[in-house]
Amino acid sequence: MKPEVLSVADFSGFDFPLMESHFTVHKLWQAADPETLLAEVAPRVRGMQATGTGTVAGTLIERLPKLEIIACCGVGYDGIDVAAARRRKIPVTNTPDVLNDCVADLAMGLLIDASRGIVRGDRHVRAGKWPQGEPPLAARVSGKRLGVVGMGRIGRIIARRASGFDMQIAYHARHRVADVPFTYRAELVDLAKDSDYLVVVVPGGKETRHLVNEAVIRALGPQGILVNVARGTVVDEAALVKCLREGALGGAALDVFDKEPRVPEALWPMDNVVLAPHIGSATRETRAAMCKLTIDNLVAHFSGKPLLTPIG
Ligand code: 8YV
Repeated sequence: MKPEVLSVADFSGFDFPLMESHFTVHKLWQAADPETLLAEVAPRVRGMQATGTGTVAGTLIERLPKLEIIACCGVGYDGIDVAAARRRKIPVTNTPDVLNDCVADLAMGLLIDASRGIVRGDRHVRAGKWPQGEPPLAARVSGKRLGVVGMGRIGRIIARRASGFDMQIAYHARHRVADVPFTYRAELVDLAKDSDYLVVVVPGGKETRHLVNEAVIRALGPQGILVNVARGTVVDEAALVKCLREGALGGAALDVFDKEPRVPEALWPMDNVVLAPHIGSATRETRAAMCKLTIDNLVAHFSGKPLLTPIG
């Protein structure tokens, strides 16, 4: 008998055939009536598969008396009620490291795009405007000052990528990081003041909610560019819109938003803003690696082996 696993969310590239080769999978996100499905399977469900952007409420965990493990297919698990899982001693796993390179690549791509106007230029060409004139001048990237908000696994790789562009790199984190050569700023607002680009790459959740507030955005200034590849909740989105409208911030490149998949419509017409639909990990290679690690964690649990990547 295969263990029964509840899948609470789907995303492009999730390898359900692989998961179904090990488990009986109940797809809550596909059910016409999720309540009916839950009522039927809840007493038997032993595992759960979630995603980085989905929500796992404590009330759902409570409804699954036999739940033994929650495997999150994503490095971020801020949508999961980890406290509720801990109360039941249910381990939670995530997918660190396998997505570092792709998220860092996207951060650099967004930074360059917001600065050099690649997508803006593309719109110019497609609208047939080139014969009437060139788009406005852009800003140089190489040699500029980069502020990284969060010097964790992905932050380090972004800094390494940026070193290749001869950028001067500083960072803000809760604590100084011992083994990186970059300048540490204990106050985020000071980092913003001294940066041309601020790249946000801290975990989401209550602790970092609106860490990038209006004062930080204003400190980045009218020539500054904000790049967010972390979570929409980390940036005060209303303040961001306000500062962009006023010209108090030079531009923004955003892969994440407060209420995905909804993106504030005020941002849509802004030519100095690049908008991406949360694609940091969305490559075939990375999504395959994330799925494999998620499933490997579930398989390890149900064969009595140590979990590969339990959260701390
Ligand atoms: C999502 C992410 O997991 O890893 C994370 O934390 O935000 C993404 O990789 C993915 O988009 C599916 O929700």
